[in-house]
Amino acid sequence: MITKLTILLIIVLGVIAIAQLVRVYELTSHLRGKGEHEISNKDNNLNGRMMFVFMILLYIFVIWLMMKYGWTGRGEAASTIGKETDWLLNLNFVIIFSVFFLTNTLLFYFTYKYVRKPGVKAYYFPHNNKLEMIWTVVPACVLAVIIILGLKKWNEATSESGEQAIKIELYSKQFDWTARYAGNDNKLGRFDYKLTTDKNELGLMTAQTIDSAIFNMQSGANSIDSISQKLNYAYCFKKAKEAIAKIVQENGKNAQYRKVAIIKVIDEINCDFVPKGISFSNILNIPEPVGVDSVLRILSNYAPIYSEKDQEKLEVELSRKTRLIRLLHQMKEHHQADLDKDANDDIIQKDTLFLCKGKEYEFTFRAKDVIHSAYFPHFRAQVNTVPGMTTRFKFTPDISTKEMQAKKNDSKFNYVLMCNKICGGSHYKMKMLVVVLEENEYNAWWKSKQSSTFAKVFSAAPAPAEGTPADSEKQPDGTAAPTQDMALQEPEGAQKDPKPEDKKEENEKQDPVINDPKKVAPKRKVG
Ligand SMILES: [Cu+2]
Repeated sequence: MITKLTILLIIVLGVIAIAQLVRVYELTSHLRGKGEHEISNKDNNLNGRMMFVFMILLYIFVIWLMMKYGWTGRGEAASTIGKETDWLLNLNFVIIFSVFFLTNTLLFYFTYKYVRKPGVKAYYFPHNNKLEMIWTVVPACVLAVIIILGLKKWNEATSESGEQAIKIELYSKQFDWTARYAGNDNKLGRFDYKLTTDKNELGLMTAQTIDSAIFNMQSGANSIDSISQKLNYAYCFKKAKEAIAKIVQENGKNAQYRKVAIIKVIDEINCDFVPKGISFSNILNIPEPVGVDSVLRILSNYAPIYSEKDQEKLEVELSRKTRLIRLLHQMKEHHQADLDKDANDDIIQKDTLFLCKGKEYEFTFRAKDVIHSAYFPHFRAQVNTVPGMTTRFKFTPDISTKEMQAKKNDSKFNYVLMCNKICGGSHYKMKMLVVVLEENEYNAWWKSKQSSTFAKVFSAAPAPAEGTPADSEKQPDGTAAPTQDMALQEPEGAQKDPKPEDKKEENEKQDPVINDPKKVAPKRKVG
C-alpha cells in the first residue's frame, strides 16, 4: 500500500516538475525575446530524433510483450480443430504485426527524415488514384482471405458430423452443466421441455416419462386438482364470509332469525371449506350468541386465506397446467414408442465430462433458462447455448489430460468447460471438469456406466411424495425456487404453519364446547 502511494506521489510530483520546467522555458524564451511559435532548426532536429527513439522503444516493448505472453497467451491447443484455429490466429497475428511494423517504421522514419529544413518547401501531393487503389484493394483482399478461411473453419466445426462422431449433449442451466452421452447406439433420444420433472431433468421423451409427467401434474401439492381445490376454498370462503357479514348486519338484533339465515347460507354455498374438526352446523346449535360468534371468529381468524394477488397467481397457474396436461395427453397419443430405445440407453453425467483421446465428438447444446456459452478454452471451442434451440460444435481432443499434465509439469492441471456469458449471480462457478482419457481407460469408464443408463436410473428413482414440491423446484439450499409455484404454497395464516393466532384456533379445535354442541360454553369475548 505504502509502495503504491509512493509511486503515485512520485508520478504527481514528476508531472508538476515537468509543468514547472515548461513554464521556466517559456519565461526564458520571453526574456531572450523569442516568441513561443518560433521553432528553431535545433528544435526540429531534436523532435525528429526523439520520434526515432520513441519508435525503437515502442518496438522493444511490443517484442517483449510477445515473447513474454506468446502469440495467443492460451498455451498449446488440445484438439485438432484447436490447432487449426490457432494456425489461423497466428496468420492473423503475422499480418497484423507485419502491417504494424511496416507502417510505424515508415511513419517514424519519414518524420525523422523529412524534418523541416530551412529553404526546403514540402512537395504538394494531394491525390493519386494508383495509391488509393493499392491501399484499398490490398487490405480488402487480405481481409477476404482471413474471413473466408475463418468461415470455412467455423462451418467445419459447427456442421453436422458423420456417423463416426460420438454424440454428447450438454445441457446448461443456472448454474451447472449436465452431459448426456448418446449410449451404445450413438443416437441421442428425443426430448421435450414439457417432460421435465425431478426424475427427468433433461426432459427425455419415452412412453414412461410422458406417463410420469402426466402423473406429476395430477398428484402432489401442486397438482391441478390441488390448485382447483385451493381456488374453490378461496372462492367459498370469501362468499360465505360476505354473506354472513351481510346477515349479521341486517339482522343483528334478531338472534334466532340470524341463526336460521346463516344455516341457510352455509347450506346453499355447500363448500368444503370447514376446517377439520369444526362443524358449522354443530356450532350453530349452541345457544346464542356463542354459536354465531364462534362461526364469525373462525372466519375472521382464517381471513384472508388468499389475497387477491395469490388468487390471481393460482388462477394463472391453473390455466397453465391445464394447457400443459392437454399437450401432454396429445404427446402421449402421437408418441412413437419405437424411438424410446434411443433415449433409454443414454447416459447422464454430472460434474465431470470424460472424453476419449483421438475420437471425434459432436456436442449439441441446450439451455434451460437463459443464454449461456459453452467455452472449452483448451480445445479452442466456444458456442452459445440458447433456450429453445440447439447449437452444435465438434472437436477431437488429441492430448490426454495426463499428457498435458506432463507437458505443463503440473499434476493438478485439468481441462475445463466454463460458461462464458454472465448468466446470473453464480455464473462464476458454472464449470465442468473435462478429463481426456486414453482409449483403454475410456473404454473401462464407459463399461462402468452401463449400469446407469437413463432407463435404469429413471425407473429406479422414487416417485415424488404427495404434497412435496418436486426437487427441480428446489434451490441448492433446499428451499423452494421462486417460481410461479410460490403461489401454490399456503399463505401465511393457513393451517400449515400455525402462527400464535392460529394456535388459538388449534385450541378451539380441541375445545370440547365447539365439538360438542350439548355442552354450554362459558362466556367468551369475541374479537
Ligand atoms: Cu451460464
